[in-house]
Amino acid sequence: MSTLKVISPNTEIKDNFLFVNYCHEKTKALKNSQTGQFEISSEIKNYKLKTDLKVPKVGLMLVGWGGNNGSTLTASIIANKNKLSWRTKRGIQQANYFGSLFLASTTKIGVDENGEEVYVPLNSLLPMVDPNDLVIGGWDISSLDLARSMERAQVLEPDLQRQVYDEMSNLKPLPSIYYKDFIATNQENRADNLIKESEKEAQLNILRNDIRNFKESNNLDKVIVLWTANTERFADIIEGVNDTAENILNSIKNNHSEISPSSMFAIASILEKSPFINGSPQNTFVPGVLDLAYKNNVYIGGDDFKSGQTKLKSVLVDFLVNAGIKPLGITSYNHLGNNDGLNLNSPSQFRSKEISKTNVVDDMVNSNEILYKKGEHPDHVIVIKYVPSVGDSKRALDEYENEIFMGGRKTISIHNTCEDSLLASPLILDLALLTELMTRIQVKEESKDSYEDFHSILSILSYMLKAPLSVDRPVNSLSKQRNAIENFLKACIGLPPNNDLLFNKMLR
Ligand code: NAI
Ligand code: DG6
Repeated sequence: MSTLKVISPNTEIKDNFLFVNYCHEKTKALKNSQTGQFEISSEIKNYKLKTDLKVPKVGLMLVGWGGNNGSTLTASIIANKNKLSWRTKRGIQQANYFGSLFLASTTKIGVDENGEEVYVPLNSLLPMVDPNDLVIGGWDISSLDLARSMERAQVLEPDLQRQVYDEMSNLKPLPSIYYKDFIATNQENRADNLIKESEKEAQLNILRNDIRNFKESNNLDKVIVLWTANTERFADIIEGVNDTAENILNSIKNNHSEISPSSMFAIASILEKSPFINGSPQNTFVPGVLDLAYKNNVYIGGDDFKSGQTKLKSVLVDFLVNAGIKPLGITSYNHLGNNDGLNLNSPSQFRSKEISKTNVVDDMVNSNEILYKKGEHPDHVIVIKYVPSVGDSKRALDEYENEIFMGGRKTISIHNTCEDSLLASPLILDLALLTELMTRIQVKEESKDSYEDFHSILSILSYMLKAPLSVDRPVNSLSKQRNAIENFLKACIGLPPNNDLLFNKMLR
């Protein structure tokens, strides 16, 4: 039975579907060119939201399954499913899903009879897939089974590795596609598990077949495909090659060299009607892929997991700018020693990461014309160094140079040490769970006859992503991104959006 029962004339359950009336209020602020005044008005549109309450059986196929993220996530799900505990130098540790928005965070749903705030787990608003029920599979250019991949990753405690080893050793990544030119040359000796076909069209068919087989053989209702493979260089956008759905499909037929592996996976996934998420920074979603997703009505999301340093940045800069303090310079340095760091040691792969890490303060800077003139931007420098000895335990050092009252300066320095894959793995789950839920929700304008899906670009995934793919300007501020998720889920069950007015606390 669901934890919540919303008592409202605006909600109705019929045939296991939840129907809700949703009134969307937009405040318009139009500048009168003569007076210079903003004229503020309210625009109201009524919608109906429809949610399928039946939780399907879902498969998650990871591209780069044998990597640090892929192996850590897989072992962690096995550990959670079996309620494992293991010895560490700090004592006995139980499996958990800390770091997952849906599995380890809560939302306020109201107040009780004493006026005390009531919080519930975020995943209790609507029925969501239990991660322990996810069927995990995927591809890797490296042939190691998942047990040996986990060992290679050096992320999880040995006593935990020992307990999941046998189950993990039965899991073997499917052969993948490898185009040397897209990831660092230092990855070459890992590439021993490759699809034999050399023509892109044949490769695409194999990937599509892999998705279909995985779905059928595991008796799944849905499959989600997620790229957690190496960061690629950016692909060139070439007119006639990858600029439209038709052109990119033709380019695959013609074996064009500028179609990246990640775009190939995205296309295979879209053609199989499986949502595709990109967890790395490269431009997998070239215009042709965006067009293909839109035309096929398949959900896509990306780019690049927002796990640590950047997540903090999207909180800190939001705080500073909203406090009327002007960040003048942000210097973000990090070093790490895992395979991701090795790959990023190569300039064109680093460049992809640099772009996604740099753009994350744009919306906050653009929101305050008192602090920043149009076009003005803080200095923002990103440095990543590969230091093998620290392994997956990334060190991130950030310095924020800020201007305060009367020309004064405030310098904030942050040092963060953390296993990167333990931050990224719960994000992969959040991305998969929210994407799956979105496939069960439809919308219609009140006056229209039929329900339809949302835009194929899932901007609601922004919270988990550094460079969020968005229909228009992306939102980077972490609190806005979280609100978007909470408020949307609340709208789907007939609750009003979060309201932090604290009005009751102001009354006598
Ligand atoms: P990793 O290097 O350990 O794993 C990547 C895996 O992808 C490797 O096993 C590699 O063999 C495989 N691979 C490379 N090309 C492939 C292809 N064409 N097809 C199939 N497999 C392929 O890296 P890790 O740490 O797991 O990170 C994965 C990605 O996630 C990287 O691009 C990284 O930049 C990105 N990322 C990681 C974050 C984190 O906190 N760990 C945060 C943000 C992004
Ligand atoms: C070095 O920066 C490695 C990267 O893959 C990052 O660890 C990853 O992009 C996470 O970045 P952040 O900024 O969210 O911690």
